[in-house]
Amino acid sequence: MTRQGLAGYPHPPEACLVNFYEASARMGLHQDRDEQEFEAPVLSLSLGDTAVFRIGGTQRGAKTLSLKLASGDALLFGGAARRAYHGIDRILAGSSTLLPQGGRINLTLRRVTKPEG
Ligand code: MD6
Ligand code: FE
Repeated sequence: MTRQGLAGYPHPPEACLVNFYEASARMGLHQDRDEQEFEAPVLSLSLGDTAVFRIGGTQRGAKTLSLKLASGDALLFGGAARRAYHGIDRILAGSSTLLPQGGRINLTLRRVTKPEG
């Protein structure tokens, strides 16, 4: 791995958002646009039960596709996808034994500010 690591972006992340999903939890379709720096991808790490993740386009009504995010999966959300609508449709309870009580943890690492220079 190079110094830029998985993200392929030469500056370190400044925030890590941690979400815990119990079996019935969902996350509605949304865009991540609170950050100032959109050149940096968001790196998402999944732990525990598998999630059904849905991703569409940059317009809310665009066609979507679903993929499963299993424990240990890393998803790099960069380029055009950085502004794509996405969400979690469901958690597949019992699909992982990592968390003794079940559920899923998602970590998203983000660059927030534009680097100087
Ligand atoms: C989740 N992920 O996987 C929700 N956001 O639980 C996100 O909302 C997300 O996976 C920005 C970039 C990557 C993501
Ligand atoms: Fe998001």
